[in-house]
Amino acid sequence: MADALSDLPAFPPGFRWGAATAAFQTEGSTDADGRGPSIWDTYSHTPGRILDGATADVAADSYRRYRDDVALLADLGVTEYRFSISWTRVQPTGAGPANAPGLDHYERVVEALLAAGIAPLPTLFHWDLPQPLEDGGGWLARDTAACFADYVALVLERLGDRVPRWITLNEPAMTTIQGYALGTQAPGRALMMGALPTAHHQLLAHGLAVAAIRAAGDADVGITNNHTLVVPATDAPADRFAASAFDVVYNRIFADPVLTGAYPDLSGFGLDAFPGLQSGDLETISAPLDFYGVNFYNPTRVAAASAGSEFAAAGLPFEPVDFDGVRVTGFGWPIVPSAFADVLVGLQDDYGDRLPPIMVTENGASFPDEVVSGGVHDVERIAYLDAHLRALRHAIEFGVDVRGYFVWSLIDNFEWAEGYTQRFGLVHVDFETGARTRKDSFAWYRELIARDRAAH
Ligand code: IFM
Repeated sequence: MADALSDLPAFPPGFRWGAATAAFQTEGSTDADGRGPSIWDTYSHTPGRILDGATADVAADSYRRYRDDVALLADLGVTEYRFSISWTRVQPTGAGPANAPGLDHYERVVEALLAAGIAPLPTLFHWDLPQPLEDGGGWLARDTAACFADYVALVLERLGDRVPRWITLNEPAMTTIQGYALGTQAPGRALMMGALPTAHHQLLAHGLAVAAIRAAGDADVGITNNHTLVVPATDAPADRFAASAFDVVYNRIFADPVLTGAYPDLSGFGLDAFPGLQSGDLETISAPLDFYGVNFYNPTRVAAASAGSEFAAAGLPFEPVDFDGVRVTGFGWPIVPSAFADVLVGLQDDYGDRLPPIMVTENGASFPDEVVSGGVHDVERIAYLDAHLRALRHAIEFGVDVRGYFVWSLIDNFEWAEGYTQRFGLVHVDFETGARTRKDSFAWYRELIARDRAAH
């Protein structure tokens, strides 16, 4: 293992090394200490929605085992831990005064991390919208953005003096596309282009949250967007047009307003203004950030929508298609590490001086890991991480200002609509017993971090 790492050049001094998780995917204890229901409780309890019929009622049991997770992080040697705060632990209905026991939990987590010398990096919204807010329109309703800012202020009031950096939203694109356009994730609405206001209201929520965080102190703040490299299926004009339209919907609708204060041109979709946009919103949304969070997993190959497809039926010009002859993860996602460097360099090219330093807030892969004789020999995950870190290193050499990297995920967890069928962790979790087993990738990442920190 040492030899395999020896030719990986050191990262810049002060580079932050981390691992990430999210509340709904790991915590369990869904009715503990006054927590209210979120859209993911509803969705996961709806028959037919989750591939293996599982719920996250127990998940990795991290609400009760958070000390075990902090001990794993300390052993791993990370400088930072990205986790998320569950809105319905803080406000069980999504509005009103704080639920003290919910905040007590996150205070214990923050204290345990700080005691271990690990900086907490909480995400304030990782998809688990309070169900009562969804009943009032969810992210289709402009008011949800103001509710989010109220919740953020409550969290900051309790934890703002000890948390150095905050992430407002995780991957708003997935909430809009999968949650409201396609219906393949909570809340399961299939509105296609009718989902667009949810993008704007999430971004408005982000901007209002930035203001609340700035008002509470001097912590750093950023947003996490997922980015994909969009590759046209062929050079044919229809495929190239489809790829550029997909790029708008997946990447640019969520990055441009934050980084440039304007939405991309949507005239190709028959729109001359973004649905829901009001005067002054873009100023709020584009408030300067301290870092820009990037999640990267894979590139996407896109063709013109084929006749009769659900995309064509919805009036969309594109349709994702498979890559030919490319290795895939357990999820079936194509493994193309160079696409990671291309995304990072592309962000710098596209946004220039308006792009704050990047933090890679998620990168990783699922594989069907099994415990064999007390160990998990996840060579494919090590190969994936190694190749993506080399690509990241190339992007840094190319001049992209990347300040940190977080593996998704610290531990195996509830992978949304896939239930427990996809394992992303550096640590295997037995979902019957909660037992944690370090995978070989854990030892590999630990060695990488130790070497890099020793190099400076
Ligand atoms: O598990 C998710 C995470 O919640 C958000 N980003 C992608 C991961 C893998 O699908």
